[in-house]
Amino acid sequence: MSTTDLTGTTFPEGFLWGGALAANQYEGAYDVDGKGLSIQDVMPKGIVAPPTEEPTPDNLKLEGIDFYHRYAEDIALFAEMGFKVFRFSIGWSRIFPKGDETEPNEAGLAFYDRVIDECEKHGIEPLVTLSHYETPLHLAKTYDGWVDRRLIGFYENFARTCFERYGKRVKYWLTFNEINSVLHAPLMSGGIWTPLQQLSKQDLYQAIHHELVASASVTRIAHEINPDLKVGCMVIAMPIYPLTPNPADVLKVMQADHDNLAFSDVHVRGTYPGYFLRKLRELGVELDITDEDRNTLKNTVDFVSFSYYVSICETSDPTKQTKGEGNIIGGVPNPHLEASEWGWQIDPVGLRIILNQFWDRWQKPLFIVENGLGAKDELVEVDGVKTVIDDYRIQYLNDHLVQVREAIADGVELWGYTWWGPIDVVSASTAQLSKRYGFIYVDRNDDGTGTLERHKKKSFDFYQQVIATNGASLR
Ligand code: BGP
Repeated sequence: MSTTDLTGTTFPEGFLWGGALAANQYEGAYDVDGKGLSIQDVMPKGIVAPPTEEPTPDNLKLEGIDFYHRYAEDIALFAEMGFKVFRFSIGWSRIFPKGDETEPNEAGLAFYDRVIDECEKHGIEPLVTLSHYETPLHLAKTYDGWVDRRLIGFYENFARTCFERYGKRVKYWLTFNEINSVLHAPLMSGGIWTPLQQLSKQDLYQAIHHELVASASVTRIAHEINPDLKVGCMVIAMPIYPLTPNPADVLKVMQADHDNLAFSDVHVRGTYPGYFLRKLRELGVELDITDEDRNTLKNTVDFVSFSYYVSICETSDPTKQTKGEGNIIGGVPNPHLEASEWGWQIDPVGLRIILNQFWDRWQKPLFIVENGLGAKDELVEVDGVKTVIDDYRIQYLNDHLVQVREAIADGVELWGYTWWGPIDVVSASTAQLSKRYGFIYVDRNDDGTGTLERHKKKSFDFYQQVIATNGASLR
């Protein structure tokens, strides 16, 4: 592999450096100020365990890190790191506690006013995800989530409420977090209460269609309310490599890529690609698509955003089709890569590859809205100050950003980079706090004990320096 020496090269002027979080993983206060339950409140073990019906004192999900009450302190720390952008989600059930009401909950709306006030105070641009794995529980249980067409209307109402309330102060919006994950995690991603094993392909793909129509519809609504708003889709990005050069392996890669890319293809092109229609035919799925749906889908996005954690391999050899750990979509492990403590394989070059792939495919501005390393941290005292010497996280960040710089040199148009979990939060897949991503340590343990005090890790200074030099300090 040849790598141009770009040491000292800076990122484009105005590059949006920052961090990303999701309401259900850090806000806490799950039942405060009129908030209704979301599906997350009944998923106490994260994605890996079936839900319980209601949270009980014995089976309550580990609450976030009380951002709900400490937002000013936390945003001040982000500002100290130099954040230009802060990605967060709006808890749908804070605004519409059940999801199908017509009138919003004012106390919920007021909370995000306060969060945006703090961002403005520090000159930080908000980047808001409308739906980040937190469908109101009532919509999941009563309607089977996105399987039901009526969800489109409820979501439009929620989105319109947010655009009208915050649209003068929030320019960047994402419709659904990692929308392509619904194929693998229908409850978490699509609020679908029917367990995956019992869910028919017909219902799964109909739910996908409803989400895609809803996403396009609120893109139109956003632009009607304020033509300056920038609306993006958000997908799991994952380079897939053939395990061998066998054409059968390469074909497997193409088909797996299609599964992932169909979602952003529709968002960018405004119509279903032929390979997707073929897949539906082969599955025997006949989608209910109205003429109005087809028109709505033509409201395409302004940019494509994505999370990037892992790459995987594909093989046509049935004896090698093991499934390694990874971000929701696991795959055949790559013998050339090391993995994190949670088995997620680390591949900085894959980030350059995916940036090029996406840019070549759509020629739309890109935004990396998640990337990060979940690791076990040890709190130590240095000169009387509590900290974490997280050189492994610094290495990960540096190596990925070097590849981002390479991709920019390749000609990719990239608006920004938000590290996942700039402060330790509850993991989406395992509901642990000990899977830490943060530059800021939070004193909270998996059993809920801890003072919730915040401590800067070594990586805090590193990222601060990267931002201050607009990337020139990368090694
Ligand atoms: C993505 C989710 C995030 C986040 C991240 C890390 O899939 O969008 O919500 O949690 O993965 O995953 P985890 O928390 O499982 O380590």
